[in-house]
This record gives sequence, structure tokens and C-alpha cells, in this order.
Amino acid sequence: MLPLTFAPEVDAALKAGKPVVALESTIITHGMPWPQNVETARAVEAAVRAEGAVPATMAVTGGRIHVGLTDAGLEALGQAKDVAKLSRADLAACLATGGTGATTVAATMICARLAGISVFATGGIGGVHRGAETSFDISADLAELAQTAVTVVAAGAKAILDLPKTLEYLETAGVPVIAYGQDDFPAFWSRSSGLKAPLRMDSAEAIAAAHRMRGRLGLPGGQLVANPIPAGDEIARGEIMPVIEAALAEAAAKGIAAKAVTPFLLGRIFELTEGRSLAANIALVLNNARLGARIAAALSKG
Ligand code: PSU
Ligand code: MN
Repeated sequence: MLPLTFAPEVDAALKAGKPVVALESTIITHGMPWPQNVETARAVEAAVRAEGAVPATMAVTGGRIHVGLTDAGLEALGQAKDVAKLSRADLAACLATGGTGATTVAATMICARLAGISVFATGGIGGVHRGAETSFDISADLAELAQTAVTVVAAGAKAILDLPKTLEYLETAGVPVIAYGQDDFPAFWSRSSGLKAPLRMDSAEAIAAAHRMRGRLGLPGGQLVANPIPAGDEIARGEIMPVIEAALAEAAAKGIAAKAVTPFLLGRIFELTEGRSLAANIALVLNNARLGARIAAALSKG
């Protein structure tokens, strides 16, 4: 038996073939400070519901993968200290030892596939870090996209990463990278990275059809949908770049490594922008939740 505990609402929706959108929890525990993390998680769930889909936020406690959390569960996770950050490497160990863990993009994709959920919305994915040619720091999110058949909606990847190398990796791994409604690959806080995305689609239906076709072809792996932040919420590249450089220099000076790198950088950028980065982050996650729900709805009609 799979160690899955479904929220009743998620269970009912899946059985009825209604649209469901998976959501991650590392963004709550390691990506945003309290209380905005819990407020955002609630608002993201509401945005999914407003588009007619059911949200399924994933987290691990008591030896179970929870597919959908209660409001009290969200609050507890958002306030908890020392929650493990779970990727593919840590998921089984955390379940086996009964620990508490939040799922990254990679682990959320695994949980979604096990639960029978095809669409997952988040903020940004992990990628190839700058200096990866010496540090070897490449997020497990990328390898997961290559092997787990879930369509992931994100606002591209942060410029804390090496975006050209991230796109090269995804191309090598056979992951479709689909910019939504524009030609350029978005860069999280900014609508454009200055790089062209390999693919462009302009409707949720087209993205759903491509997802379905991959299934018919028996291709493993998912799709990355890169949805630009709404224009009114964007932070200009020129403004955010010096902040990113400062955070990266601090991380290097402190010798931050492995899974601590991304949370450290996110936290410092929040502090250095006095919260401006967070407002943009919240706006883009909500935007991704809405698109994820529309893709899930299109898939449920097919
Ligand atoms: N990028 C963001 N916000 C996030 C993360 C990444 O803009 O919250 C989180 C996600 O959970 C992602 C994880 O899966 O960080 C990647 O961590 P790493 O780089 O250690 O693989
Ligand atoms: Mn890493």
C-alpha cells in the first residue's frame, strides 16, 4: 500500500475525474517567511478553487504523504521549525523514519504522480546554479522533470541560477520548456530572461493536448510551463540583479552548500529588497495557480 493520505475533497475530485492541482510545501517552509508563507499558501489554494479545480498541497508527516492539507495543517507547517526539505533523495527516508518534511518541486512531482495528479503549480523551479561547472550544484528538480510525467507551471527560474545552462540541461534531458503567451523564457521576478524559450503556447488547451500526446507516445517525464509574472508586479532586471549578486557573494563567502543554497539566497534577497521580492513572488505564484487550474480543467475534459 502506498503511504498516501488524501484530503476528502481531493479524493472525491480524483474519483470523479474533476481537475486537481498539486502544490508544493518547501515554498512555505523554506521559500517565504511566516506569516506571509501561510497567507500565500491559503491564497494559492483559493485561486485554484476560483478556477474550478481542487488544490492538493503535499507534505510528509507521521510516515504518510499528505495529498491536500487542512487549514490547521497549513498553519502548523508554516510555523514549524526544522522541517526537512525533501527532494527525491530524502522522501523515502523521511517517510520511513516518521519525520516531518516539506516537498520541493522534485518531491511534489513524485507525490503528484503517485496520487494520480497531472498538473502542479509553484513559483520557481530549481536549476543549474552559477558556477555549477566547479560546484556540480544542479537541482534534482531538473532530473525529475525528465522522468516524472507531471506538467509543472512555474514563472521560469530565478536569476540566482545560470539560466542558459538550465535551458541547455532541460533540452538535453528532453524536457519541453513552454513559454506561456510570449516567446521569451521568463526569469521569475522579471517577465523576460533575455533568452528565447524553446516552445511557446498560448492556451491551457494546447498545453493539455501536449501533455496528453506525451502520454500516448509513452514518453516519461513532464513539461515545464514558464508563465511570466503579470506586468504590474514585475521587478526590473536592472533592479534585482545587484541584489542577486550580493546574495551570491555572501553565500560563497559563508561556504553555503548543497540544499542550503537556495533557501539562503531566497532569504537574503527578501531581506535585501525589504520584502519587495516577496510581493512579486506572491503575485506570480497566484498567477501560476490560476493557469495550473485551467490546464487541469482542460485535461479533465480530454
Ligand atoms: N525557487 C524559488 N522558490 C522556491 C524554490 C525554488 O524561486 O521556493 C524551492 C522549490 O521547492 C524548489 C527548491 O524545488 O527550492 C529547489 O531547491 P534546490 O535548488 O536545493 O534543488
Ligand atoms: Mn542544489
